[in-house]
Amino acid sequence: MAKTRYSDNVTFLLSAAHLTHLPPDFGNEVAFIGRSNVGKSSAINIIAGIKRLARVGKTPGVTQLINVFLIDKNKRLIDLPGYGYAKVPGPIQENWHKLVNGYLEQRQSLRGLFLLMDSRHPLGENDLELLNWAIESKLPLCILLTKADKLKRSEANAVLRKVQEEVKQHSDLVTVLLFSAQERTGLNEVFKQLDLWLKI
Ligand SMILES: Nc1nc2c(ncn2[C@@H]2O[C@H](COP(=O)(O)OP(=O)(O)O)[C@@H](O)[C@H]2O)c(=O)[nH]1
Ligand SMILES: [Mg+2]
Repeated sequence: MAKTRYSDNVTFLLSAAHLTHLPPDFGNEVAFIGRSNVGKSSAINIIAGIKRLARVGKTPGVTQLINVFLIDKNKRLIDLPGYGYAKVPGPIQENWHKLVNGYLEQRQSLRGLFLLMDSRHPLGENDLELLNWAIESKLPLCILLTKADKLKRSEANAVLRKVQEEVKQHSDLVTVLLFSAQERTGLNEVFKQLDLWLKI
């Protein structure tokens, strides 16, 4: 895999099933969230320039874990468990809410959130819920419209404009990018955002 400016710096630290298993809450961290299969692990791998750092395409739903990756001892990337998977039974969804809401509401070192939406069907119910929560909480947010390689350029640009329109009143907090892990679309903008949030 091609080198990136985060290459050789990102390592897997741990998977947490409970908030108490997270590393101490200091320094800066950035979290990735979105529905299962949206491309979160692929995004983290391409950022890190490591092919199999985060596991791609693993059967989602059963174990809900927060995966923590270290950039250095004060800077972390957080892979939050995916939401909205129809096959997941009720108690697991409840557990997801408890874990993810707890993380989002309590984590002092959280500087920004990448909200991933499939560019072919963005702005689902859970996406909007998270978007509104982040805006109300004044947490900076960058929406990644993933798998943009699957759309024609004109279609991708239309989706970008539609999502930008949705958040235009919150341009101080929210940015929107077309993203493809496959074609590295949007990767430089993601690095700029990460550098700002992590203070690199
Ligand atoms: N075409 C295309 N497929 C992608 C892209 N990113 C991820 N995928 C595929 O989408 C599926 C789910 O990706 P994964 O990263 O595991 O999603 P996660 O569940 O959100 O972590 C896998 O089959 C990936 O190969 C992309 O940019 N383009
Ligand atoms: Mg994943």
